[in-house]
Amino acid sequence: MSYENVLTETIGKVAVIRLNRPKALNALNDALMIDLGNALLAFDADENIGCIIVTGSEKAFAAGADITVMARYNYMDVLKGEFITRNWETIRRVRKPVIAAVAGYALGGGCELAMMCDFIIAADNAKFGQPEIKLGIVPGAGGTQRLPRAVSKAKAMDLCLTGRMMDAQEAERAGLVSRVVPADKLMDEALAAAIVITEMSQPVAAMVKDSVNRAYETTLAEGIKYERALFYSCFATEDQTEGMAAFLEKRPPSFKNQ
Ligand code: CO8
Repeated sequence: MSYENVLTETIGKVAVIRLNRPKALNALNDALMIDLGNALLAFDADENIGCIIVTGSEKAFAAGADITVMARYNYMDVLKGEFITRNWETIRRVRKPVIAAVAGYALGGGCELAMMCDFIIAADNAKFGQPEIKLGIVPGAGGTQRLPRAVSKAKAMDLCLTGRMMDAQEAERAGLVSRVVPADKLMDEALAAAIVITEMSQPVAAMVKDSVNRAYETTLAEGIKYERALFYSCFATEDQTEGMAAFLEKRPPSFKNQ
């Protein structure tokens, strides 16, 4: 399947989706978000794929929602048209692990999109920010909600109120990104992480993702109850039998995703 605004490829069991509006620094317009959503859902449904990487270019992961489009909107346009909200929700429906490989700018909706992925690997030239306030708007795709959960109230307030950018090192110290690597090694590192994930039991990887995400939606007691139920359910899988047998037999596991 080919798309106009994203490039897709598969490398073994890993799918790579590259945002591709280079002239606009991958500004996220409706057409791009529809393509991204369709590509994500297609790979999520493909049983040969175990992990998805979302990335951009060396200069920009995405410089935010498309300002040239938003500049034309009034209140009734965004209210009646649901703006672009529907397309931005799609990524949350993906059950497979999604890694954001971020080089260059991840600003506004670009930073929010990266935060919607399961974890972020950053190139050392990455820059993150929520500069919406400079445009006279608040973040609209979770910036004020996911950023404080990922970093801290102080850092999130600083970024959202001043609109300043944070470099990759600061983002790693703050906990927004899991690793920082030299820019020319970004895809190698993301791919290596993705391959490790594809070698796990895919249903169990989906459960891990679901359970970690639950931590942000519920109380500690409820989250632990939820995790316990998932933990018990693993013992109904062949992959649990295989994983533990492989450990005891001192060999690598061969998961069947059953
Ligand atoms: N939208 C549209 N076009 C953009 C955007 C954008 N967000 N960012 C860059 N571009 C375009 C520029 O207009 C320029 O186009 P042209 O060559 O035709 O003039 C081209 O990309 C290159 O950009 P620059 O010349 O500005 O490149 P620089 O290297 O000088 O600067 C920056 C790079 C710093 C990234 C700069 O382009 C910039 O500040 N961009 C805007 C960043 C921004 O404000 N982002 C937040 C947007 S608002 C948002 O994301 C809200 C999300 C709401 C989601 C709601 C969902 C429901």
